[in-house]
Amino acid sequence: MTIPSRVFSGVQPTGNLHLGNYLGAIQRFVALQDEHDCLYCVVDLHAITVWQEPAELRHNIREVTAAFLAAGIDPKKHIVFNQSQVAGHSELAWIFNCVARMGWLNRMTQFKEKAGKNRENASVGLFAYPNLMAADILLYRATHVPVGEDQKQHLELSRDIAQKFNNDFAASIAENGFGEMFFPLPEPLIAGPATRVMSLRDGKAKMSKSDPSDLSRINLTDDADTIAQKIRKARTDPDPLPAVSDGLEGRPEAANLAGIYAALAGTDVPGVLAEFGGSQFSDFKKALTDLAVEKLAPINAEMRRYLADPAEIDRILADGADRASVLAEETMGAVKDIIGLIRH
Ligand code: AQP
Repeated sequence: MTIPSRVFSGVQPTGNLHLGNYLGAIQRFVALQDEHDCLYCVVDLHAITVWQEPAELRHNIREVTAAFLAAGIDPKKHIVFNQSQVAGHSELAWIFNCVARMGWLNRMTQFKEKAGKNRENASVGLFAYPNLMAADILLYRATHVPVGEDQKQHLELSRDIAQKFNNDFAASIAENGFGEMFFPLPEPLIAGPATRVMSLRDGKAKMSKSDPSDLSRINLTDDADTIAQKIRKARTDPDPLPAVSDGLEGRPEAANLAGIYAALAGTDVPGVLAEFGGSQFSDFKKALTDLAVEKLAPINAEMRRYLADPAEIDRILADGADRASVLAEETMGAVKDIIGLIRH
């Protein structure tokens, strides 16, 4: 039995949605929708692995949804929903808790970074987070997952879980008519010049929602003046931009700004350097500001328009959840049969 190609990805509603989330993920979600069936999910159950203020969480779920829609995701052709409205995510995550091995999760670098020194006080959910992510993807038997570079290790774990499930239950999978494998091994789609957008204050640190400095990131809610100010203050070195990519070696801030420009312009870093090689940063930053404002201002305006009507956002999420649930129930039924659980 062949498994049809399907795209799944998610974004956490943890506030401060930034340019890295947009270029590494959301912009690519939009590009994939012409060629694939896509499910784009606001992963609220992931968000609560660390404390979230209830009213803020509700707002942030709507804000990520608004960003999806404002960026150009079509909720009629594709499925846009929030994770907690489809019970299958939690249900399959539990099953994967019983498939994944402690040793696998112990190797996850993101848990180590996020738990910090006080690991004993981290939630069990934060530790098991990659199993829930595997469930998100495999609940829809998705084959392709567009993500930023930081999610590569989690994607590899999703593949390991799919593979182990397929191996452990090989006989039952065949008996139930699914051939040699039930779950596809999902492929990460990590490509383009902005798979890892760095902080504007430190070219060696990832641009991140949780960075205490707001100057480190461009938020999707920033207005034109704020974008201009943040780019003007972005850290750089004293040399002009090089003409070829080799010249970016050891210059992380220059490489970051060139990558951001390339991703916003829909070109690549060599193309940007061909145009701006030899320019001083003061000039390049002006061009980058104009481009960032040109690309982000319409998204910002559309987000505001959607957020002014939360009932409409909730309606879109409910419709998406209903359609996702149909697919999820089909998978969960098959998974229960394969495992040997009785269902009616
Ligand atoms: N800096 C980045 N560059 C490129 N892609 C990025 N992504 C995140 N940061 C960058 C991608 O955005 C998608 C959604 O991310 P998420 O919200 O689910 O979680 P995250 O990776 O934890 O986001 P942050 O901003 O880094 O949050 P904190 O500060 O909490 O760690 C994913 O595809 C991610 O790869």
